[in-house]
Amino acid sequence: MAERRPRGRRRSTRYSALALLRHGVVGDRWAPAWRTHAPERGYQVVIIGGGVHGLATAYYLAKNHGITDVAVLDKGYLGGGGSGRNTAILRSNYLTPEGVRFYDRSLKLYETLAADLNFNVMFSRRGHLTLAHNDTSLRTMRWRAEVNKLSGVDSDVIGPDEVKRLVPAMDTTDEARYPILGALYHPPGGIVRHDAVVWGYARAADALGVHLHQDTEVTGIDTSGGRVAGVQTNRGGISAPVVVNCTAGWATLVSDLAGVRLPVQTFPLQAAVTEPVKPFLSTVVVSGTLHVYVSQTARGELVFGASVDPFASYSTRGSLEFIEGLASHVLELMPSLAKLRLLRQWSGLCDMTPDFAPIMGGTDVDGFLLDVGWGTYGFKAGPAAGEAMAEYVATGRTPQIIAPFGLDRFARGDLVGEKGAAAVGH
Ligand code: PYC
Repeated sequence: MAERRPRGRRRSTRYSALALLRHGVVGDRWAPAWRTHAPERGYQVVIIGGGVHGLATAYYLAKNHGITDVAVLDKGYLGGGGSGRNTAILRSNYLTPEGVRFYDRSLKLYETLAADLNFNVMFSRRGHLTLAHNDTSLRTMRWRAEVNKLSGVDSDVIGPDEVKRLVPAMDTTDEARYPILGALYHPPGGIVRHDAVVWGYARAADALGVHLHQDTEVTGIDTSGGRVAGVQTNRGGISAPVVVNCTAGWATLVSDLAGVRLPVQTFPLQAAVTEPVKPFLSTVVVSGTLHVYVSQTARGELVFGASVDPFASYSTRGSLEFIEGLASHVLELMPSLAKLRLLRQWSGLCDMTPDFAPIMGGTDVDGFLLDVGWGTYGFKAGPAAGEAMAEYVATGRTPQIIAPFGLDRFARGDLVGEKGAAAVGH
């Protein structure tokens, strides 16, 4: 795709140690990390959704392809949807070769993201353990380990003694109600600071000339002769030959505006965080059988999550049932956590597809593109999805890495069954 007009770049903001000290002492205002603009009448590319996927797509369009006549629209604030409601776990130990390849690319981009964006995203390689409490899950762990290794991804099945060595707080005795038979151990897995990722991409995209529009809700998508022509928003119409749906939670509603039906149902996913305690948990721990995952942040809090709620809904409220189930399951694994106090709980929206794999690429409406349907895997996928979607927009060709994830796979019956790689049962 040819560049229409170059956009104004901004001088990059670097803070010296002296400037940081001055801010601390004098307490003057920080320069905003990105600019605000009135929306223009038209852009070369409009991206709907200002989370990690939308911002990464905008950033890689500008950085890798020199396309800067780009607007990112969000109906709320940047990173206020799924990107601010996840548990920030990174891994690439998936079940299908297509999934492993894709998430491995994302993990690699995360590993160097701080240097790439000149913004500390607090990536922390921790190792990722998926516990097996019965023969069936042990078999699935072995299967995943072999698929991972064939794609060059470091994963292996380990026994209870090794689990105990990695997580001394874990009850690995035979007396446990759900004894641990083994685990899939994935050393490259880790965590990242989710809001820093959003702010880093936003700041870098802005510096390259992308326009970021918060509080800008898309109320309609204009099409003409089978092509997308632009969007209607609460701040007026914007014309664009390319519109990318990068929303989570609202993917079906936004696609409906263009007349594109998605095989997606939306479910809430709840999570919670405890008070901070001394570091004692250096790996990410997941138990599919007990429907729980836990990691410890750099600040010392334990972050927990579970399965999606058992009914489709757009509600983002927390429930007592979730907290009761979570607490009892976590204590089966690590009884010493009984004294910890929960500080907060929240929930995000997950757009679940029938095969637990995402939808990326074009639609029957020319120029209307999708990066949606991420279910419970969206945050870890942001960088690779953004990179691939930017390439798709710039070249008009589907990058190999996302070719298996097209919307047309549902009509062809060519699904990418990724349910077996879900952190917990759904
Ligand atoms: O797939 O790793 C995962 C995950 C963690 C939280 C939700 N999904």
